[in-house]
Amino acid sequence: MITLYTFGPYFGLPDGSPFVIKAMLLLKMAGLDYAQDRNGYGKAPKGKLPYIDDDGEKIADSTFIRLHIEKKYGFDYDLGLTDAQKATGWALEKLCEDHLYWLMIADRWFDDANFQKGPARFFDAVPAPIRPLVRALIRRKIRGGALAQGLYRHSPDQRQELAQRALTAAATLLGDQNFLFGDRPHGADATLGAFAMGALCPLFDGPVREEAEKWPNLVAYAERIRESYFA
Ligand SMILES: N[C@@H](CCC(=O)N[C@@H](CS)C(=O)NCC(=O)O)C(=O)O
Repeated sequence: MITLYTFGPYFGLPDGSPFVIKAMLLLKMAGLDYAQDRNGYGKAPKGKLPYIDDDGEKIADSTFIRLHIEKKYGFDYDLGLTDAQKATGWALEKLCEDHLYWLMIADRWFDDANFQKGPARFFDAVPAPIRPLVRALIRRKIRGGALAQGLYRHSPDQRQELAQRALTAAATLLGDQNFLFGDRPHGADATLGAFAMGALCPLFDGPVREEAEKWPNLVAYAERIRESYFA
């Protein structure tokens, strides 16, 4: 029995976190049934979501969830790919996770209007008297992370330029294919699919959505992933 620890559906997306959506896609691609639990954050082995509990074994981090599924269930997410395709897929995944993600964080968390209609909702269950304080503390923590990572030190124009480069790279690699490497999805599609859905979320204004929407193939791809796995 596999339990996936999630934040829950937010913003019209299957989950508030693209990493959790990636983990959902990985499980679905491998044909594995799983239950969802929204109460795991406080016990997360690495202090972040997603993680899974697979018959008592806890695996934290979306990439290690993938490696676990490959090892334990013998599912090959890269089946049929050349070494160059595998390398391209891995590089694109890390572009999404370690670069595009932080541009999305800047748009969602530090633009006041986006924050109010978006991440602020994460705290709706916190008792009202302490809700503003908890919200402000977590926002400050996320800001510290974004400054430490470095992308939030750039000006809005510079972040727009980086978003433009990142999404151009992703959309160009996708080209006119249904999925990254042809007609069927591979492991890297779990990541690009999750991040494309997040980047295009209509709730949030900002450079990431603006740049993503310039690419009809990426827009169609995000819709294809949503329809294939979350219809
Ligand atoms: N490398 C991790 C990243 C996961 C991650 O950054 N999760 C964020 C949500 S998008 C989180 O749980 N943040 C909570 C925190 O930092 O306290 C993965 O691939 O799973």
